[in-house]
Amino acid sequence: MRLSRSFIPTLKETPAEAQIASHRLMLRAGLVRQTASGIYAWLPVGLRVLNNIATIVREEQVKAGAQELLMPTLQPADLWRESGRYDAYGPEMLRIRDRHERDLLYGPTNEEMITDLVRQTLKSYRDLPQNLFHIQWKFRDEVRPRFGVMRGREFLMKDGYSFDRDYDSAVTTYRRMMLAYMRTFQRMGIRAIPMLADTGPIGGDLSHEFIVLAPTGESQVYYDATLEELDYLQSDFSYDSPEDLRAFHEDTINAHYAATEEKHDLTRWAELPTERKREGRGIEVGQIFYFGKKYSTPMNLSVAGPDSKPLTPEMGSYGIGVSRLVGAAIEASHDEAGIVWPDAIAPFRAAILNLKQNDAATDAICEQLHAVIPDTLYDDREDRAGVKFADADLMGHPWQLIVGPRGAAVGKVELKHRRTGERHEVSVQDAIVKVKG
Ligand code: 5CA
Repeated sequence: MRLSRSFIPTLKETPAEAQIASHRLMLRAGLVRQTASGIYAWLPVGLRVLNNIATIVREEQVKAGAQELLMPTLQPADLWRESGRYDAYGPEMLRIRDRHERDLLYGPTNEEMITDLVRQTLKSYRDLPQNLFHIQWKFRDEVRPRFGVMRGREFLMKDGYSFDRDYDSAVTTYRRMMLAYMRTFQRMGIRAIPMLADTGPIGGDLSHEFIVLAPTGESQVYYDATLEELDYLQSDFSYDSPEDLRAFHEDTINAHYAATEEKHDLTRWAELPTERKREGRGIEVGQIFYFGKKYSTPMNLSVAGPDSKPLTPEMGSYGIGVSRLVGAAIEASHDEAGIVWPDAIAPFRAAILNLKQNDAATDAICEQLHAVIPDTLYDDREDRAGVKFADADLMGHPWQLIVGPRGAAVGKVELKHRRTGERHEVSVQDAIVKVKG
């Protein structure tokens, strides 16, 4: 993409309304613009990051055996009357009436709708288990939308829902999703710690939150440092083995202390050696729930069991804050100059900085780099070098390819690594190899 022709409205000034780094940087780097309180338009660069995150989430869900579908944002109120949540949900729910005076709502979550879809279709216990997810916009009329996309009113969520024939199978599914989540966050280059959690308005018996550490996080968290060091992508826990999944959950995750403030256990905390104690603020980027028959019973979801008696499936739900993750990733990875994107979710792999527009050799090398390296942003504006350096640092591309007339004359460019700040003069060919990875 050529910067001179793209819609990337960067700001030099710090926007007054932004209280935290990620919100400031998302506005300054031209990722989003607010259109109403807690509602944002995703501009081209922001959308690239959002899509990168959604793609990783989707791929890891599919690897874990979940199937993607897409449910609507608007839902009939009657479904929520069946579960009893229409009145219970309160003013956070955006209620709408159509021209026929029918009550609708903009979905804050989809337990009711998926239960309705499944009850129309599943007949027998042989149709179980099912694990279905979508990536869809949600609306929650938060009292205090704040911190940009971190606590929005409209936000993008991956929400998944599982249906199993009995408790053991449901717990295995829950564990499979937990492992898929750890792999998902690790692939994004984001360290998230799983913590035992309260279930809140979703309800149920068992729940974990996934927390990214950042000083501006909304909750206080306590955990064992071992949880920072585990590698889930290299581990060979199999999604098909209930025993592997048990070992992952019980011996790997639960064996190490981790809790949010509400669940903090001072006795267990005291037993942890001081050098392994970690505490701080955290951002919740995902939450998973096992809630048994909380929705299947009131909504009359039942299938024929092995003994031909009706069987009520056991359910769980699994959420990831896709749009919140954009903010959380920046909160966890930025410096004075701007964003420092993890490679896997960066909007562009590299920026190409042309330091002397209209110098034939410089232009030629820039064009070549732009043509052969996928996902580069070519800064071809008629601006001073200083402006280009500052914008590239602000936007946080993992690499910068800096091309000036002196180097270009001998086929060399400068390669800067954003995270370490290291700069090296290299040949065009070496730069291509390095950046392509
Ligand atoms: N039905 C369940 C799981 S599918 C559910 O709704 N869970 S949740 O309430 O925990 O939401 C899932 C994730 O969405 C949260 O972990 C959080 O990362 C994200 N999220 C929740 N509220 C907001 C919000 N107001 N703005 C941005 N992201 C949010």
